[in-house]
Amino acid sequence: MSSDVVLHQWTVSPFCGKVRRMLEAKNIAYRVKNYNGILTTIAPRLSDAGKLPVLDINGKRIADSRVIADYLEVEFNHVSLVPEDAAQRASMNIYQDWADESLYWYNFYFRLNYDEAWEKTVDFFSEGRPAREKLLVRHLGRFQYKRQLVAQGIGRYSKAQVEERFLFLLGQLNETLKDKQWLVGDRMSLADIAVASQLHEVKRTSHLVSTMESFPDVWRWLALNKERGQ
Ligand SMILES: N[C@@H](CCC(=O)N[C@@H](CS)C(=O)NCC(=O)O)C(=O)O
Repeated sequence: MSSDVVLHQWTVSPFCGKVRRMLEAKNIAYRVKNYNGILTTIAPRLSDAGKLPVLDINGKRIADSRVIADYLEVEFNHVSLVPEDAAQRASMNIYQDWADESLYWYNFYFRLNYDEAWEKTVDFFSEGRPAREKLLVRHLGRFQYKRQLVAQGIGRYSKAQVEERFLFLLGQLNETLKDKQWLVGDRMSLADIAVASQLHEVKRTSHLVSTMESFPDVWRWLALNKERGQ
């Protein structure tokens, strides 16, 4: 059906990871176009909201992981990521919103406010680009994004406060996943993909990875939500 599916992305964007997982779950072949280094400045021109992911598929350009999810669910329904049951679907939507609008900011905080995590992030954002562009990403990128964190609110809290809140939430997620394979119903849904995509990014760059391992049900479930490529 789709001959050339292109995901415009940053490897370490949790929303781009979410789209990669959806495409993989539905066995849709795709390639990626990365916007690293100075190419970051082009990314805002790809959609009205100026954010990534953006997906080119079947001659259409679709922006926003939720809009992409809706499109894929209709056009590629051989594998469904949305429960048929209305109550389960409602839970799935609430999980997705929690992941996209709350968890996202924790990951962002852990990347921007910790030097080691930021260096790892900069390496990903500089991949395939001339070395001089790394300086730009390291300094200008951090300055610009830290302002977003403060404006959102989470950036005004101490590291200890944010870590404590995040670990509390991981504990709650661990409770939720006890004796369960998936967050909603008995198969993988967008709820798993959305939440896991955020947590996999925390795992990728944050020092909290070793603490995350001590939540056994979250850790087991995260392994089920790995992705194949990037
Ligand atoms: N609601 C959007 C959020 C996408 C988003 O926030 N993407 C981030 C990357 S993780 C972005 O493009 N940030 C650039 C900016 O805010 O200027 C979605 O689900 O796709």
